[in-house]
Order: sequence, then structure tokens, then C-alpha cells
Amino acid sequence: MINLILFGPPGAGKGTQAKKLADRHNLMHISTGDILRNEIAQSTPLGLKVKDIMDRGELVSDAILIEILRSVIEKHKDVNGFIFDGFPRTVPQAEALEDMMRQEGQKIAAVISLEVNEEELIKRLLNRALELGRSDDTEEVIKNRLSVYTNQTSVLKQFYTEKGLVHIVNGIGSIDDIFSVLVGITSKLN
Ligand code: B4P
Repeated sequence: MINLILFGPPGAGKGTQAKKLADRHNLMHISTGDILRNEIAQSTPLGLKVKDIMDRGELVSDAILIEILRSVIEKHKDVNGFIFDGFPRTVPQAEALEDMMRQEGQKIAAVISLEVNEEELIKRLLNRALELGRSDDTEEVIKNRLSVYTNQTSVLKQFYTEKGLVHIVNGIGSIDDIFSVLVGITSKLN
């Protein structure tokens, strides 16, 4: 079983590469952003609660996210491993994930940090806005998401570096070239 975290700022390519890695290694891809957007699309009570928060580019509460993760992990005990995309985003989320993994007799094998500069991130997300029309891909909200990342999420790089788990990858280049670098890393894990 391999459990991976794809880490990086909004627009770094986490979702893009997580899907490809999940296919390659037959892992379960967990995108907390997709899970939340799905709740919004279905107008569930949870979706109604988180919509405004996400539209502003703020983080949804740790308690909600941790509960979502706990339930997904418990329902999928038979998978080869998980790729966590967009989770954890805060230290309490990272600590909760460690507990959940420990309870299942599992651990995180690697944290892949996709590194992309701010100018390129903004360009990509504005591009996606044209393609998909995501409500949090406006220039103002993108800037807020980037500052939320700097203030609340980027500290996790140090958290995982201290555990010796971080692999830094340049996230600029073609999607396929970056994927090859990632496969070079993940193929050596067990
Ligand atoms: P997410 O859905 O995780 O959104 P994201 O950070 O923007 O990353 P995403 O994975 O979608 O984009 P990617 O980099 O792949 O989160 C959205 C919101 O949900 C958060 O703001 C928050 O409100 C909430 N949320 C989610 N998880 C949470 C948590 N744990 N705690 C609290 N709140 C949470 O790709 C971006 C674009 O770049 C795409 O268009 C892609 O095609 C393009 N791209 C990718 N790779 C490229 C490359 N190499 N070259 C050029 N373009 C590339």
C-alpha cells in the first residue's frame, strides 16, 4: 500500500497529476476540493454551508474536512493506497491524517511538493476560469487563495520535511514531463 500527498499552492497541478498517478499505480484519488464541489452541485446541507466559504477562497473548517476524510478512508479499506490532493491544508488536518493512518496501520510514503511561481499560478487559474468557469477562479479570489496558502498551508512543507517525507518537484513544464518525474519518485516507494 502506498499513500501519497500531493502538495502545492492552488494551480500547481495537484489535481492534474493526482489523477494520472492514481491511474498509473491503481490508487484511490481523494480530492477534497472535488468532494466539496460535488456537495455544492447537489445542494446538500454540507454544500450549502461551504459554498460561500469556497467562493471567497477561504478554507472550510478543519472539523468538516477531517470528518470527510475519516469517512472516505473507512469506506475504502480494500484499496492499494490513497493519493491525497488538497488535503491536508492545515497542521490540525495533517495531525488528524497521521492519526487516521496510524489507526489503519498505514503511513504516508511521500509528500510531493509541486513548486510553481505566483505569476504562473495566476495565469493557469485564469485560464481554467475561461475553460471551466469555476466560481473561485476570479482574479480577486485567486489572490486570496494564494495568501491563504501562504498563511495557513505552506507551513506543512516544513512539517513534512522534518519527517523526511518531502520530494520537491519543479511544477513548470509540460504535464507529461512533470508526470515522468513523479513516476520516477513514486516507482521507488513501497
Ligand atoms: P482545490 O480543488 O484543491 O483547488 P486548487 O488548490 O485550486 O487545486 P487544483 O488541484 O484544482 O488545481 P491544479 O493545481 O491541478 O480547492 C478548492 C477550494 O476547496 C479551496 O480554496 C478550499 O475552499 C476548499 N478546500 C479543499 N480542500 C480543503 C481542505 N483540505 N481544507 C479546507 N478547505 C479545503 O490545476 C490548476 C490548473 O492548472 C488547471 O487548469 C490545469 O489544467 C492547469 N495545469 C496543471 N498542470 C499544468 C502544467 N504543467 N502546465 C500548465 N498548466 C497546468
